[in-house]
Amino acid sequence: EDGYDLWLRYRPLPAAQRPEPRTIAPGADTPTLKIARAELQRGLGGLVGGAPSPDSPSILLGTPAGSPAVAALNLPLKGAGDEGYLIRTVGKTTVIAGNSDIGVLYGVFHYLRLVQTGQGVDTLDILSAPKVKHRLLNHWDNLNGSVERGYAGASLWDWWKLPDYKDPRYVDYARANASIGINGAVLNNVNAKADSLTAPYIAKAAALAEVFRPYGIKVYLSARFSAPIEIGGLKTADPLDPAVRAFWKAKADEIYKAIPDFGGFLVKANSEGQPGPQDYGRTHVDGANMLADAVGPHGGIVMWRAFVYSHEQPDDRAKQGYGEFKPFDGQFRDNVIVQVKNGAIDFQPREPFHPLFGAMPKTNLGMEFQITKEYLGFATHLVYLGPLYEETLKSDTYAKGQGSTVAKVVDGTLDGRSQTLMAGVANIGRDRNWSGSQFDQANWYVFGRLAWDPEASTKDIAADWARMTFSTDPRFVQPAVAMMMGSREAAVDYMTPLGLHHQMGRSHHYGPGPWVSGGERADWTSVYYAKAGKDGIGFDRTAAGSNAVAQYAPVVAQRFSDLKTVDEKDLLWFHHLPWTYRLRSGQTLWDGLVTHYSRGVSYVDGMGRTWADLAPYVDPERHAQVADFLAIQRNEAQWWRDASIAYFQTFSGLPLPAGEAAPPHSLDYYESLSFPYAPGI
Ligand code: BDP
Repeated sequence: EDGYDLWLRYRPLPAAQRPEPRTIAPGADTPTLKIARAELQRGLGGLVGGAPSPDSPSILLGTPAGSPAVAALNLPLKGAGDEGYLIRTVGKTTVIAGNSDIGVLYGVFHYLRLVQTGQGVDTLDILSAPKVKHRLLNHWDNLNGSVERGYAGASLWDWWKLPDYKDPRYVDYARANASIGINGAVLNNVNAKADSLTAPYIAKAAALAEVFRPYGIKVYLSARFSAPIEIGGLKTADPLDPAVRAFWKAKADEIYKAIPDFGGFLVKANSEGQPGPQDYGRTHVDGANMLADAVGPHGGIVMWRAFVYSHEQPDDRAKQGYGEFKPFDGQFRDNVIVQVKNGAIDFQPREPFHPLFGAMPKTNLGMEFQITKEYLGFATHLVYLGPLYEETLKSDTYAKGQGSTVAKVVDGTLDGRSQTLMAGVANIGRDRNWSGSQFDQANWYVFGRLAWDPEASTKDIAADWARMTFSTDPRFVQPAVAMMMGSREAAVDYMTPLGLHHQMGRSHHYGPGPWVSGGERADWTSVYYAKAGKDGIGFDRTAAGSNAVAQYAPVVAQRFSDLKTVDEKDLLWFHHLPWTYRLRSGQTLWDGLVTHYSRGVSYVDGMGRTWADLAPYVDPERHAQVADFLAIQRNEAQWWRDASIAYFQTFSGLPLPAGEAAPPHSLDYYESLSFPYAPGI
């Protein structure tokens, strides 16, 4: 039990939860349906066991087109769309039907989930279809096998042995993704090398595509904008140059020849030193549309990232993405999706939603979440990201009045768009447990489930995951889920409470670094974001400051600007306030900050105790690993608290509130710690 089996363990259920054995009716033998039947056999064999008798209930799988028995039932499959399914009990038969084979496979995984989580399967009537079309993992995997911001070991893709050797683990990867509805994978880092577009690498990507295809997963590549120069022998990558356009067309043709269902390109352009159209005085639209024209005839898409910030450093980095993209609304091709991070800075423990959501109604806007925990404690901190994702998706943009949530932008319903996308920066590597820790598997899981339904409850998803991954015993599930649900707020508390952001160590982003200043760019430092001084702390983004609030709909801007209405969780994101400012609790801002830091540490203490109590329900191997990681997290939460308090106290000059322990070391000590070998840089 090292975690390799993820949430697909299929261990025998307790007798009381075990349904009767079932027979599986024969059916069409397409590659995907073979997988669906095998999965059902494997799942029921493990969970239920026992041999069905001739009058046991049965399961019938298939599509109306491929199975006369399914067709004869005349099922209402319209709502299932291309990838959805219907699970319905008809007499003694459970039918799992879809309009496509992949819909059937998704249905099988749903059915198995019901069995795994101990829910009855005797009378079912479930129709489900994904609300988002492109549900993608973005792997930040380098061709040399390292993973940018990856904390789960080396890249899964063994570029050296591909295409001739296909590691069986690729199948396990595809199966896990299919079980949660993920239907695409960008194989290489957004900080891309042009080599991934050369013939040998296309052949390697094609080999992976072949493995993934029956699981409904398309392969995509990050494209380096300057590839025409690097591998095309051209002198320019100017998107309006006919030779450059011809290069990309030919490249797309070449890729589609090898991978007929290739998904398309992901591009990071003119951001953090990456090449892009602006190098030639052209725009994001020029760049994106050129690539869109190359893949368009083959049905491909271009995901053009809005995570950009220019060499000139204006007063507030938070305003740049909006500033560079909003003016182009309506100018991108239909097969371009602008991929926007959840917040305007960079995957912080908490950020208000990105102001582009709701602001570009004539453009396909996709969501980019980070699953890997670059800013949330790497692999060792137990932080369930469901509540972070849910908070963003439920945020109301007010773009078309109340109820214009980010989820409705992402699922396309707000503006009637069909090219919809949710992307997650993967946390997957070669570690036996895939994600670096047992609980980080839950972040992969919840991402997939939310991409299928951005309005789903992340608490319910956590409960499903906990049951499938560990135990269906309510004495385990209830406390484990409660612990997960509060874990993200705890990380916010011990790292960056009350709207603080970007306070971590320089470049590796490991541990606290509120003193980080100087260097290449002001907006890569902590002092730029906290703006702590004798007069107070926080980034004024109201009209009196950078006026970033003006990028939101007026109702939202007003709410953020007004100290009476702003959520205190976002307080210092939008306001610069004196240390003695009174919080709603009655505490001063200084006392409140200290209280939050300490509360984060106590929560981690509590998780340690809860986990110790849960030992009877978890195998010793996984239990011990989680316990050890919680001890690391406990120390690091304390470190975050102490270092942050030691630093900010030099400005507040105020004593700690009664009962709060002083940091055990001097500020110099915390500043002197260095971590040159931190992973994932
Ligand atoms: C930041 C990471 C950096 C990525 C960048 C991006 O620190 O490694 O390359 O985002 O998303 O979060 O492009």
